[in-house]
Formats: sequence, structure tokens, C-alpha cells
Amino acid sequence: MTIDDTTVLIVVDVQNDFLPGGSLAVKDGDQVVPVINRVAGRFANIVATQDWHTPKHISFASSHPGKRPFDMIDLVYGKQVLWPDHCVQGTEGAALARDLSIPQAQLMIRKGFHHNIDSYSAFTEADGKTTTGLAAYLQARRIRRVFVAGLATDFCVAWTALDVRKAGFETTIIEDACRAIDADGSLAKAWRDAGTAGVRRMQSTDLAV
Ligand code: VGL
Ligand code: ZN
Repeated sequence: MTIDDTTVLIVVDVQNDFLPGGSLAVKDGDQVVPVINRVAGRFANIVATQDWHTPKHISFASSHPGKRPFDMIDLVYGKQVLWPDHCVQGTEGAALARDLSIPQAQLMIRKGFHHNIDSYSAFTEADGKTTTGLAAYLQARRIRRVFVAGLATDFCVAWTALDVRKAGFETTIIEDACRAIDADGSLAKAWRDAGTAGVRRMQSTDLAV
């Protein structure tokens, strides 16, 4: 496995609200931190993302009277799962995990900041057209291959990896560097969709020198 300057690691949403004790805690979410810290040392290029919502964001159940977290609603752009309030801009919950150590990360992508549009993917928002600019950045940096790690496997990691494929890059999810929410079969569906799109999956130990 050669990791050269045409390869990037995208570290997705390793933020306090997704860790145990956070408002949208992913089971064992904290366990990705040491794995990511370890593999990060192998990459010359790292991009990190933060889920970065406005207060009362449209993806929050609390913004829709009578709705509860994990309910599904129809928005102008399609189906939307409703979440507990999480990753509000500038809050401690939106901060990167304290023990995450990726000082060499070159770009932070914040997503989900449009009040009326959610964004699981680091590339294209949930309306299917608003772009974060990340594909153009990776093209400008002459990137060819993308590894993805972080939280949560079945939402932001999977949607990011699918969009990496759409942007025309090779992509691999580092499975043990991710943890899932797994609501209503979402994890099985995510792996199915990823497989169909040609997303590879690998363990962090497969990256060992
Ligand atoms: C995420 C649900 C809502 C994620 C973000 O990072 O996977 N999931 N917002
Ligand atoms: Zn979110």
C-alpha cells in the first residue's frame, strides 16, 4: 500500500456531540480517536470535517413541533431524518474531540451551515446540488485516492465516500476508524450502497507499513 501525495485522508465529524456523553452520541464513538491518530501519521494530506449547524437548524427535531428525534419528515429536497440538537456552531459539542491529534490537517470543511439544508456529505449538501467546494479543492491538489474515517459510518462517512466516487476518485473506508449510529437498518444500507458504488473497505491494520 503506497500512500503518496496524491492520497488524502478525510476525517469526518470527530466532534464532542458524537462521542459518548454528547447530544447525538454514537456508540463507542470515542474509540475511533486512537485509531485515527495512529493512521493519520501515514498521510501527507489530511482534510477534517465538522458538522456545523445553525441554532434551530432544519434537521433538528426541536425545530418541528410534535416531532421527535429519529422521526422522518419530507422537506423540499426530500426525506430528512430529524436529529437531537447537535453540533451547533461555536459550541463545545461542535468542537473536535479533545484527544484527536491531527495537527497536520490542511483543510477544515464545515458543513450543514445552511439553515434549511442538512449535509451529511463533505461534498454535496442534502439538496443534492449545493457544493462545499471540496471536490474542486481535491482536484486542484491533484488528489487521486481518498481514505475516509470518522463518524458516523452510516451517515456522514458513507455519504462522503459515495460523493468521493461521484467526483471520480478512488475511495476506501477505514472500517475500524469509524463507528455507526445504525438507526433502522441504516448501517447495512450504507455498506450496500457503498459496495454498489465501488467504495472499498479496509482495516487500519491493512495500512501498516
Ligand atoms: C451526522 C447525523 C446528523 C454524522 C451528522 O456526522 O454522521 N449524523 N448529523
Ligand atoms: Zn448534523
